[in-house]
Amino acid sequence: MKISIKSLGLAGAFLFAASTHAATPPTITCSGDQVLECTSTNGALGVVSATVQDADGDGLMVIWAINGHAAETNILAAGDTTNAITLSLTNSFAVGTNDVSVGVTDDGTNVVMCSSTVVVQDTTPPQIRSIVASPNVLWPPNHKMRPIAVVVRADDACGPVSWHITQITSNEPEDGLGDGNTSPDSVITGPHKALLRAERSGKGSGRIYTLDIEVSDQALNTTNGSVRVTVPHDRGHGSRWNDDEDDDDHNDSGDDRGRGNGKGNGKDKGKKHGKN
Ligand SMILES: [Ca+2]
Ligand SMILES: [Ca+2]
Ligand SMILES: [Ca+2]
Repeated sequence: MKISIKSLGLAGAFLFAASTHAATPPTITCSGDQVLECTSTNGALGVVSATVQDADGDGLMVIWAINGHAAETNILAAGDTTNAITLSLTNSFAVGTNDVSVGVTDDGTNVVMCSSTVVVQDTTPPQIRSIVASPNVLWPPNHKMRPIAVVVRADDACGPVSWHITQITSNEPEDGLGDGNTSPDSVITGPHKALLRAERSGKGSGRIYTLDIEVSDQALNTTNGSVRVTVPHDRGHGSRWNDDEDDDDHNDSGDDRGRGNGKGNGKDKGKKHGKN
């Protein structure tokens, strides 16, 4: 039992008693248990109701408590209470299980109670707004490990999120032909950072590293995303090596790959650059 008139220390209940006759205790019925989805950092707004009645038509005091803490008191005038009266309490309930106890008395000592639970849960995964890797193009392909910083913007209806890099994959083998026999080519060095090797196969169409990201909310719902870092086959971004200053922002590796293929495979960039 979560509350009693005594524990709430309501002297008012005893004053209240002086004006009533209390032959028959009142009755009370609470609304049923509820499960709500978390909608804000405060949990969820919920409504609990209780129906009270007194056969004698006594004045009633109705005391609400949430998780053992007094929340609200209602006074009902004598006379009306021979009919069932439904009262409600609207409250912002925190994530988890909340106990709502409602006590009614007609004289300060007759206390009749009911209770219900409001469970607030978070079953909705976070939303990813953007994932940015810096840099997202590695040039020149000198086989050196380059630090990469990843920034994720994500949010969740219920509260804060956290995120980390879960794995890094590449469209080329670690030790393929023509890439310099180095490994490993990727290392996750922290939740938000990694080292990637600036190399690609001279016979390929450019290397694409894919960094997989997992974003979690406080309830451990997760959303996954990824971001690419490319090592183009045959150009530096805006560099003197660039042979056709055509296109994109270098982040969408599909374009890089397409161009690489079109451009005559198997040419080793290193040589070409050396020539220029
Ligand atoms: Ca009564
Ligand atoms: Ca959530
Ligand atoms: Ca390698």
